[in-house]
Amino acid sequence: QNNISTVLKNLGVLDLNPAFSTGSNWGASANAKTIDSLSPVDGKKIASVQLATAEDYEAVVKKAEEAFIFWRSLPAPKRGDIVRQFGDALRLHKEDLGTLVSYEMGKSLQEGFGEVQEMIDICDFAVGLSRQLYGLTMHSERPNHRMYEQWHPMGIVGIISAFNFPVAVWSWNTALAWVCGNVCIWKPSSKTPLCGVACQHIIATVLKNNDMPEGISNLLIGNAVGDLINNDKRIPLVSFTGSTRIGRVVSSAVAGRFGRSILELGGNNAIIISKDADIDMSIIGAVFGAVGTAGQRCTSTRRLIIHEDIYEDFKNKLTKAYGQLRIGDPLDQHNHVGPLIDTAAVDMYTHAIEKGKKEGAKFIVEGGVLNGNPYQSGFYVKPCVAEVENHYEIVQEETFAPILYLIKYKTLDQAISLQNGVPQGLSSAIMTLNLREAEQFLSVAGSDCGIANVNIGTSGAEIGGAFGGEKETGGGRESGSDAWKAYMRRQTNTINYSNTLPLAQGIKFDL
Ligand code: UN1
Repeated sequence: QNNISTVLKNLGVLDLNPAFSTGSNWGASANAKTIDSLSPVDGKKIASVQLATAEDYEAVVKKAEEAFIFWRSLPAPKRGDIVRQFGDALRLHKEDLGTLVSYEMGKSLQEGFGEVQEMIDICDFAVGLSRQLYGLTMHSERPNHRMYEQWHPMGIVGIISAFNFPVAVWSWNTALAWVCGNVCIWKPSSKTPLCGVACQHIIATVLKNNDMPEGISNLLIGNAVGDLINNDKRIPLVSFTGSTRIGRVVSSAVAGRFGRSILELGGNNAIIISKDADIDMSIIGAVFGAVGTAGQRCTSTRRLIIHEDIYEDFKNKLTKAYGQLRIGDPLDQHNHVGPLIDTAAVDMYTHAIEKGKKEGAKFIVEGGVLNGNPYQSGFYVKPCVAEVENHYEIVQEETFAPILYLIKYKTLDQAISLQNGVPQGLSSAIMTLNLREAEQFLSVAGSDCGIANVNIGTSGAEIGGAFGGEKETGGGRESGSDAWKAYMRRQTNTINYSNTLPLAQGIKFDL
């Protein structure tokens, strides 16, 4: 507890109780409503935060519009330099910010630090990118003509992020959006608002030290802000991370006004365990994937599709590994599994287990909600494992909790069709030392997911690759590779430096 108050103090979070921030300017209406941020670790209130009103929102958008006029004209490598300084500031704050993530969200301290490391990594990536926002040149079919394309920023990018990665997801979006010349408005999850306040405070200091105007990085607290962003024509791009259910609402609202969206929605990720797998490695990959972050990553492993020849043996080893899991305070580095985020998450976990049992799921590691010391918050649950069939309704859904389903297979074709046989398409993996199997899994006839791994689990993606998935996962890509293009508009330019005006396709038009 003492440690946490120091962390909050170091991050300057307690001095700020705002509903919005445009940078150094933090504010709230006199009659602002408040919400409490509770730690799932011990159920205690960390602090209250005020909720932004429609007027606050208007004021923020105005500032962002003004800032864009300035920011878009600053050379991209200069924008990159600001992002470099942001990465340096994050290095200094890694321990405090990682600890706050762990305490406010409930993930392990190691994972909290890992999340801040992802922020630092994406800053480094974005700095390099700031000198590489390349367009192509093309050969014109007309003489003495030049054709090329260039990429321009879009304007204000709205970022709506989820509780499970309360700081990293924002940075994947914002670091790229900034070097591309956009300004950002961030609505963090109302379950982890203090992480939002802490991050905004860090970037605000960097911007101030560089005499940058208000409005380049903006924060707005509260769920009401989501609708305002989604329906606002002044926001050409909305990046949303969250459930498929809400993603559908966001996507149709934004599409209805011909805005663009980047959607990172639910996953239902499976690992195929071949009879040619390295079993020890597979156990670690599967267990970390299923119970890491208490099963609350979009990339969490939800299904294991196991070859019949090794099924019983694998099941026994898995059960043994589950028996060794230590559940408890995620700030204590001896524990493997922390709490779920809140009561609603615990209810969904319990409901999924009940529904699974009704459908025929056979639990080989039983679940249950933990109580008593040290589980007083009521948010700690037992990671569990059930034998199921892929078509069960509950198996087709994403339950954001540590419930792992086992499914048996005979042939690789069958395993791949089980793996693909869900509505979601985020992450997938095969554990095999057999080259033919690995290549088939990665081929056009293999996994239909945005992420497909060999001898690595489904979670823990690096920032260098494009992150996202297909089908009900929403199709968006963030982070590495050429994901930056989604934050820019492409313009094709043709320049005629001849003395005549030849038309394309050889069309004759004489006056
Ligand atoms: C998410 O769960 O929203 O691959 C993102 C991973 C992380 C990102 C997960 N790098 O598990």
